[in-house]
Amino acid sequence: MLQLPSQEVGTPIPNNTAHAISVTLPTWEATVGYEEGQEWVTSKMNSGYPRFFIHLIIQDLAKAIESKYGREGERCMIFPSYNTAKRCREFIKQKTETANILVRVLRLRTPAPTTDFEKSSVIESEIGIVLFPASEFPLAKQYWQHSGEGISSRMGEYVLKELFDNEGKDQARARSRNKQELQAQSIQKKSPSISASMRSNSLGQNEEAEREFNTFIEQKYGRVLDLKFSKEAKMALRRRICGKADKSHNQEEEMDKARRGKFLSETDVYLYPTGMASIFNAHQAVLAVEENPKKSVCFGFPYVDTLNILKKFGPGCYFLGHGDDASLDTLEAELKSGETEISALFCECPSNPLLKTPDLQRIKALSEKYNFLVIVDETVGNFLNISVLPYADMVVSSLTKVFSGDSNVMGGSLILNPLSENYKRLKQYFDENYEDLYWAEDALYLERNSRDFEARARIIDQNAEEVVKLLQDSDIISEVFYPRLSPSKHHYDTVKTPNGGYGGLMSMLFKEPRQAITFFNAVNLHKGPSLGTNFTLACPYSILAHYQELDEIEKWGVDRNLVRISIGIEDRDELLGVLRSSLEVAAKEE
Ligand SMILES: *C1O[C@H](CO)[C@@H](O)[C@H](O)[C@H]1NC(C)=O
Ligand SMILES: *[C@@H]1O[C@H](CO)[C@@H](O)[C@H](O)[C@H]1NC(C)=O
Ligand SMILES: *[C@@H]1O[C@H](CO)[C@@H](O)[C@H](O)[C@H]1NC(C)=O
Repeated sequence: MLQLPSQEVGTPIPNNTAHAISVTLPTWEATVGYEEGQEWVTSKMNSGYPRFFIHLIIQDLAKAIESKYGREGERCMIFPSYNTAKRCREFIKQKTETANILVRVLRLRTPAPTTDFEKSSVIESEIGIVLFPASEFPLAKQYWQHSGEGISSRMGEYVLKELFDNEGKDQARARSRNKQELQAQSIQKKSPSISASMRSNSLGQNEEAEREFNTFIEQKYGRVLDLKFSKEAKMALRRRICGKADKSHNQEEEMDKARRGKFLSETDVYLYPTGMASIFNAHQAVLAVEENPKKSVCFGFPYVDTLNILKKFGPGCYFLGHGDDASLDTLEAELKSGETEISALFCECPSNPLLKTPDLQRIKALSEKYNFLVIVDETVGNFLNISVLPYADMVVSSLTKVFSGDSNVMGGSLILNPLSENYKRLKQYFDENYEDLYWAEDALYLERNSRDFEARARIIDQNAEEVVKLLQDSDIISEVFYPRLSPSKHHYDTVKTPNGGYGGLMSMLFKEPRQAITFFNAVNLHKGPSLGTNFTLACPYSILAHYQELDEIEKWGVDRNLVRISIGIEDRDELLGVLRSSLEVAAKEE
């Protein structure tokens, strides 16, 4: 195991990481307790997935701002720009049931560096703050969660230190000291542990690459991250995303990349602070480029906030939750009859948590015939294993997942397809409206984390195949959801890269619900939200993501007792051993 999994409610995953993005919910009961707001769970939650749990540092910053700038009874929500804050204000005003509420937007700016020396640690930055009556907090929080546009915890920490040096100094300094120590530790640990783990998977790493990697870390980061390299880091990220950077040692992979790279340029890759923000902004783009925006289609059962975005912003959506060929027949018939007109279709490839792949070829053909945009979220497939760009106008991805792998930074990307018929108007929209709001330090982290992502993705795919076999052989499991096992496998294979695999995400159902609970409680893995981490991460997905609508989701084939596992890069035999022994425990449960 990379790090011994904590079985303690509320432990950050990874442990002792100031900006961890997952948090331990070690049992079925704790997950239910979290969803129901039971005190024994919530009292221990000092961190969580950033779009759901506002980081304590950001909470501190909000309090400092409220007491300095707020009026009686006001609370605030903090965004990385004036425009994002204005969007939040608009959302509150649109959705509130309170008449005549006053929602204010405030801009604050941190000082610019004054000396060359300061350039490595000081960065002029602006935040946009929405101030509203405390009663509207739930709406502001909804915007925060759905749009993914809130400030990151690292940005919050920086702004707190810069703007409230007196008030927040001791806290911020202590945290930043602590953080520097942690950074130093994790930098020291990182390369030995990855190479050790790869060796144990008998995939010797290219020594050259490893040396480069180490040199980069030393030169560019030293003990503290050097903010002035963030521009380069962002460029490196965008190049990596379109397959241009990082020479690999495999010829076939090089050809894959060349194929992708031939028509894709890094200028068509846009970075966002979170994966959700890239979906949200794709949707904003649709609404802006369409003269007369019509509803969208949400094709297939998607991640919860994708549906929220489509429902709550703009003219709404048609939800085709099965996302299969029959759903496409229905859609086609309605489009053909002229009864339905749509502006866009959003889908995941493959979908979470059922790992179904839509027929992108047919969707593309329909989009050309009936004039709508296609937006594909390929987070789960990840662009190494699948290549969906030819079928989409925009491809969005959460870089927080496999691309990062470390569970300590958020990020998202949006790619425009330069060969699409809609490219010109989309490009113009992004030229005029795109704001780079990806926080410098987050970019540095993500750049560092993602250097070895190809190697990690490869190990994950192979580990996942073995786990799938183990689960299929188990007498107590009734169904395993995995792209290769899905009835939609042929659609996946259409978009699979020549050398690609089926990814690391899978879900399963037990014959008896009781067995799912026993298995989950017994299994000695990291347990909490998120996926794509370099350590295996499990959760009772329906409970965690859909507790308020368990009956509703069953209509779309998502069972309430579903267990989802995202496979990591651990030693394969160890991982299989952990799973096997908990399956045995669950099998004894009759
Ligand atoms: C996708 O995953 C497989 C492992 O199953 C790996 O061999 C392959 O290199 C990956 N694809 C690319 C294009 O890197
Ligand atoms: C996590 O960190 C805390 C505080 O350092 C420590 O007490 C605990 O044992 C750690 N848990 C694991 C599983 O490493
Ligand atoms: C995996 O992620 C954990 C948590 O961030 C980190 O401590 C560890 O070094 C990473 N391991 C590898 C092999 O990259």
